Amino acid sequence: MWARRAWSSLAVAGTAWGAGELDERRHRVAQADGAAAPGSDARVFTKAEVAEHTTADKGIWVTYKEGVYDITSFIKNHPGGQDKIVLAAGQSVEPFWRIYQQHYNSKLPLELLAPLRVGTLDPSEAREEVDSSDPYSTDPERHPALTFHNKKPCNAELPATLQLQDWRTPAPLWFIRHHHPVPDLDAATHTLSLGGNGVDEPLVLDMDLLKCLPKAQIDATIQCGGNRRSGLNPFGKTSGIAWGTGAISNASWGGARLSDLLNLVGICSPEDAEEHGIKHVIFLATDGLQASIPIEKALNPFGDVLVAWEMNGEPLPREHGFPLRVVVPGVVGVRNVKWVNEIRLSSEEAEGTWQRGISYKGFPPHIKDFKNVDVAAVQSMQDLPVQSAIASPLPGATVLVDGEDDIVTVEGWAYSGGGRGIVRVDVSYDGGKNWYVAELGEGKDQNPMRSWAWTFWSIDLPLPPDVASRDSVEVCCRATDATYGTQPERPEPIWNIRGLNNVSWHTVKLNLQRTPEEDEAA
Ligand code: HEM
Ligand SMILES: Nc1nc2c(c(=O)[nH]1)N[C@H]1C(S)=C(S)[C@@H](COP(=O)(O)O)O[C@H]1N2
Ligand SMILES: [Mo]
Repeated sequence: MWARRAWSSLAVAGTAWGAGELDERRHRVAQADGAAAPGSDARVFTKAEVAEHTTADKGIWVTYKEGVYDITSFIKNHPGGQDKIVLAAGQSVEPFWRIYQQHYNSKLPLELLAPLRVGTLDPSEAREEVDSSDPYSTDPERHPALTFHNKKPCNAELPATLQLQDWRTPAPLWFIRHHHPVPDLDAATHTLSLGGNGVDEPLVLDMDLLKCLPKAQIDATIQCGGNRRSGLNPFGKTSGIAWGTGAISNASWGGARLSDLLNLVGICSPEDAEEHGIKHVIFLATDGLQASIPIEKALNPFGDVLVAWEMNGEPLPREHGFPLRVVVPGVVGVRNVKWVNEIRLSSEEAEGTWQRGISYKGFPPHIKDFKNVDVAAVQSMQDLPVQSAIASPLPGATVLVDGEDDIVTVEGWAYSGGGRGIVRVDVSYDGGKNWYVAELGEGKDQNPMRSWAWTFWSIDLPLPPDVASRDSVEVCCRATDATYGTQPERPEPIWNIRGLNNVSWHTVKLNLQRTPEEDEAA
């Protein structure tokens, strides 16, 4: 299956896992009868002590229930891949296993763990005190696999290791981009008010009424405008979170079409909009954020803008807007307003920094501060440009080579705004002198005019002939979308002070290592 290929690149050192090896281990474990080594649960550790064990030299430890395990020797044999299992280093495997339930479908994972037990978690450890005066004290618990940039407000990305695991990102792993504490709203009392130009009396809908509208189901990726910002920082400091490639995720969304809602209040056509001077649709949220989109996108039934109450078939989680968020497919993250309680039709864009201010505007590279800059004259971001990234191998991974027909399996995702489908992804090992065309995977069959979700890709990339005499290689990718527009090569020429839209070729440096002779003989 496509999504499972991430660990199968046998060229990457250490991830090789033969079926025979697994059987042998099963056998050995059966002999040990799943029992822990004698006395191995007698030592007691605090969570903080376990958390220090995240490197091979100290030993990589995890916990399961009250047990503490040293998994250092098992890591390279993990059927789900080395990169994934180390995400749990120093902490409990349970949040990971709740997502990857394979671990509960057989006894094998626990049987493998049993002989690795080194102790027991300290049962007397006090639970962390909750400071109820902290406005963030009611934020939801978050999955430890996320890469956290901040906790208050929470900003966290989907790590590259997990980007390709599921085409529809599981909700607990979805990237998080908040500007405030997470509202705690009650679906039973929550309402959405629809008013502004052309509407005499605002229409107020509760959740039950909203759900009477025809329900649409749309696969849509959301990407923050700052995704890959960290790639611009070497060329000048930018302001904002230094995102890697993970300020992006994909889900299936269920909800009412915004165009249907507009029709309800009598705005059905371009003429209606013009008559009432409606140019923008503003979304306001209970946390104080507001943003707007042009009426052209909002009214277009093919634009698929949703007022959504479902994510991957479940009610929205609090983190992602419960009970109601706007999903504006193809458009920069910030317009996808969570916890929305008001929609306002207007001749003007939304007020505030996220729309009219500097937050999501692209300035030319020579602008290094905002003195003498006419911010209002610069257009705010809407549709996103074409983007792609390599998710596997990770930067710095080691590839075994022997100089004869060496390949490395490279996998990633590509996405473009405006519903533009991905027509091609090219991958190169020499900075673009030679390109190889990747195979498109999940997402490739979307309507090319309404491709709201990302497309996965994969390639067995040949390595250059001189690979055996080098110690590294840089692999890069670029995607082409339905306009035949493609990504720029370098980040410098598109550097901008807010660090937005870094869509330069994504490059990953890999280390090369000669295959040891004895391995070749085996
Ligand atoms: C530390 C203890 C762990 C043990 C002993 C363990 C063991 C295993 C075993 C035995 C399988 C094969 C399951 C089967 O299909 O029968 C498996 C698969 C898998 N594991 Fe783990 N695992 C551990 C931790 C993790 C963690 C922390 C992750 C985090 C993401 C993870 C992700 C996966 C995935 C995605 C697969 C499925 C691979 C595929 O089918 O393509 N595992 N693991
Ligand atoms: N109400 C509200 N909506 C919001 C935000 C916010 O802070 N508050 N953040 C925005 C930004 S900048 C992005 S990138 C996306 C992130 O959505 P996610 O947290 O569900 O990934 O939500 C947007 N909608
Ligand atoms: Mo964002």
